Amino acid sequence: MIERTFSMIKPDSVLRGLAGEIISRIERKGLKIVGLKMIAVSEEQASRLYAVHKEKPFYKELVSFIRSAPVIVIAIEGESAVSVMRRLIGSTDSKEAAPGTVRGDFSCSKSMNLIHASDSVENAQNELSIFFTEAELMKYERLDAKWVC
Ligand code: 3AN
Repeated sequence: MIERTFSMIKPDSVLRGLAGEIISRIERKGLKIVGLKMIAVSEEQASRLYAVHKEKPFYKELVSFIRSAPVIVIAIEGESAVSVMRRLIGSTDSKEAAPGTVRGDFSCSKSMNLIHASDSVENAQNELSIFFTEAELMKYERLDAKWVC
């Protein structure tokens, strides 16, 4: 089924110059980027994105990290886009993330783990609405669509 998901290239990726590499992996996989922008995350956006972690001991650190430098937010569409993106980014703890995944290839950290991607269709919808208006999501077809999925 064609799904929409949300991803965020976090400050560590931007500061390390890894954004292009990561975006390229998303494109090469055959997923369609339908929205993309560099932003400074507001306090309100951070608290909505990380609402489920509010009681966790690492919450404050999480919010200050995500607001410490620009991020790139991405809206992605494709066949099973939610699970495909989760596999492409790898496990939360980058030390455990499989080689070949973004986290497995470029990080060893649990908190500075380069990229976020929604873990369900429902969360994807909610997270997309925090960072994009419907008008910002583009409609087009990739020319290679029928060859990659
Ligand atoms: P994921 O990003 O893989 O969906 P979540 O949603 O469990 O992982 O966690 C959100 C973010 O919180 C993670 N990307 C990571 O940066 C941070 N995080 C999760 N668990 C920890 C932890 N035990 N210590 C520090 N940061 C954590």
